[in-house]
Amino acid sequence: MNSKTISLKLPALLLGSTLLLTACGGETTKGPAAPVAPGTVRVVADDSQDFAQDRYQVVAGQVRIEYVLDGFQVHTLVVEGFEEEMRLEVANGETEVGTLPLAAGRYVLYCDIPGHREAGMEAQLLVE
Ligand SMILES: [Cu+2]
Repeated sequence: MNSKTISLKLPALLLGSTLLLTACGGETTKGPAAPVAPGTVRVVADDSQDFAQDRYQVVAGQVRIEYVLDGFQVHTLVVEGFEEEMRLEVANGETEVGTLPLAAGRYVLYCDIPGHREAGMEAQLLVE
């Protein structure tokens, strides 16, 4: 007759679980756009033929526009009424930057590729 006694010795591990709460003293900036320098507005587009936001805001003056494409299709960005002054064109994940002197007011950004503005590539730009 075989009698096996298996003895398992479990070392009593005292796991001191230390919960480290990091004091967060950072300031949370809530705004419509990703934090960029004043005077700069970052517009992100993708291949769903839409801008990431319907409204953008920037400080009046020499406005710097960063046009970021999160996609592959060719898209453009122009400001209504200023089509001759600035036209940004991106494809394949590119970023293009342009500047435009803008006084305070409301402007409209759009993509001038045929059909894109109608599909949703239009946004308001509030300059103040
Ligand atoms: Cu487009």
